[in-house]
Amino acid sequence: MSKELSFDRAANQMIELAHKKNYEIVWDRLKEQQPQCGFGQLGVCCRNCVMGPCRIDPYGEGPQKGVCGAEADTIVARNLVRMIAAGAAAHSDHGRRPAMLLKEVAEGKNTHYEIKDEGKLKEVAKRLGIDVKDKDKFQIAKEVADVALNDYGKQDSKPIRFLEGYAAKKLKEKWLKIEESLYQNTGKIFGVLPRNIDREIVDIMHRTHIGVDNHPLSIIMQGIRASLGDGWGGSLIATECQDILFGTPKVHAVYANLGVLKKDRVNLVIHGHEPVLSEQIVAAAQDPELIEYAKSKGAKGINIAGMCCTGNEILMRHNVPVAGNELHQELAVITGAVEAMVVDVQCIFPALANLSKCFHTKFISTSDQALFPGAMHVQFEEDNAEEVARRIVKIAIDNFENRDESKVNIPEENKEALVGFSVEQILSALGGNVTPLVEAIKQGKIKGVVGIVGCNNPKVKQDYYHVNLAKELIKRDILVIGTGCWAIALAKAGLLSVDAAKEAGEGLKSVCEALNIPPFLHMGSCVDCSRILVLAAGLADYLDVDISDLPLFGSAPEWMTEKAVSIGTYFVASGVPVHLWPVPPVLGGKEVVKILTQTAKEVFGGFFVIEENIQKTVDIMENHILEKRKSLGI
Ligand code: BF8
Repeated sequence: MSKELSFDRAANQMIELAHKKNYEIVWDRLKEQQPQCGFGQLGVCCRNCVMGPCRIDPYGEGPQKGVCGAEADTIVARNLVRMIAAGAAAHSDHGRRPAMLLKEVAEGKNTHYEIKDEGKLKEVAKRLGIDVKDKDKFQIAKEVADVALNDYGKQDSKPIRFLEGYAAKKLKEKWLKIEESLYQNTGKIFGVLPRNIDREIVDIMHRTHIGVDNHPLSIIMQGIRASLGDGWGGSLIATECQDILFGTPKVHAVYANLGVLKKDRVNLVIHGHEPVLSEQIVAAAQDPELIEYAKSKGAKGINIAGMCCTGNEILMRHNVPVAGNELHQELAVITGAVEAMVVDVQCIFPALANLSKCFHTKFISTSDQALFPGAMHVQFEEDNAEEVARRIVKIAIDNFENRDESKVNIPEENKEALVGFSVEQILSALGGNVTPLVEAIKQGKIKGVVGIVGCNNPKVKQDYYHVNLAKELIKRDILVIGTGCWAIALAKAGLLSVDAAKEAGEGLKSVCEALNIPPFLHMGSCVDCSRILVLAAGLADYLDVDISDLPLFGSAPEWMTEKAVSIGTYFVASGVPVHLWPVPPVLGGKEVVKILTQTAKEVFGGFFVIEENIQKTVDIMENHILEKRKSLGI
């Protein structure tokens, strides 16, 4: 039975061990939760006031209204946009941190970090309309950081400047027209363009309070507005400021899966999302003094491995291996070889605290926003960065002698993966601009591009959809790009290699071989979905069309987080249809389902599709791509 829980051999091996030894893991807790609440699954329960909680009877036999009179669609829409609010908040709050750090570095207030990519800084400044002439990098960085921070806090009604500077020309025109036409048709104001990243999230919380907005379309439009503030705002700011501070990723090879943990070394797994700390830990682990210290404790050295999106951030910029994606976090501890599991924010199971106690592993939290009962807390701030990073590495080294060799079980799986495909690197592989990609698309060697993002979810076999959906797409000459836990799934499956193109259709294979690139491109962490937006905007502007005219599709086939809802929504609102599996909690609201699957298509060109079957999903994607190719006359 255990064998069916993951598509990854290493995972199945560890799951089996966990069950044999009675270590509780995520799949056991999912089983304990069965049957899960049907009202919750349909999105028809409301806890927004204490006249409730209320729920709507989906069979039409019981109550059809909450105590306040809210009907199913209002409740479903409110619940959905609250998910978007949380997801956009997580990404955007992440983005605020490197933006503030950039400002401090520019003003000389923080010397722990530096501006590593001046070229990127100037590119970002240019996009934002900042004149760089006769200014040094610190002046430019200060102005870029000011624009970014202002996008979080300005009070006027103009769209945020990052969106103005990066979104495709025709897309911006379309959004303005959408606002006008919806107003003319209904006499109601439906804002689409984000005025301020934080404000759109606050607006959702206000609007979904009891007795405020009850109109499903109006509520969902605000969700769209906040999601655009995430994709073209908070996430984009995270990506761009991190590239400026830590370097824009370049193509290189790393190793992936639990086999990257080393029996004879001090292993630190760094898990979460924000690279501000992990950058420093990577540096500390290379410090000869600390390496000597590790040796004095009987280890051969210090081994850093990433997990989830912190893993993606450091593997994109350094030669740091990744131990796994979201469902690997507990399995890494079960190897018995992890001296420290260091976490920052997002996607971290609180269960790690108890599980770590079965081993010698120190579970170390570092963010004042993410505390875990039972964890050791080492507070990290940007102005004590080096010291904290060294302290954490030292805690791990000191813990090496507590390792119980009889509990060490490291699976052998360890695959090489080509990573680091920032937009800049994709363009450089193409010879400096998008022309060769457009030509390959025009000639039909590449029929279209699908972006796959998102998580693992124990409700589906781990990595199964990620790997098999991607493999089916390349057979049909569809290039696959992506981020997050999808990218780690492909890395673990050994598919981020030029060799993987052998399984692609003839056209795509010839392009990959000519450019020496895999048919699957790892573009980074989940905030780096902004890189996909930037690439799509570049293609649209080059062809002078709207993004919705391009042969593109998106998918989050194993999604589970609220962040994924925000990502899916900003892609749809930017004109890219998005496939989802599992089903989001919206089926209890017929009007909401119609808005997401039909109205969105009419208004934005993007729409949501829910489908479990991989072949059917690929058919839907290919048909859309062929339709778009036909409309473009190619
Ligand atoms: O931001 S893919 S499980 S790790 S939410 Fe989380 Fe989902 Fe993984 Fe990264 Ni993204």
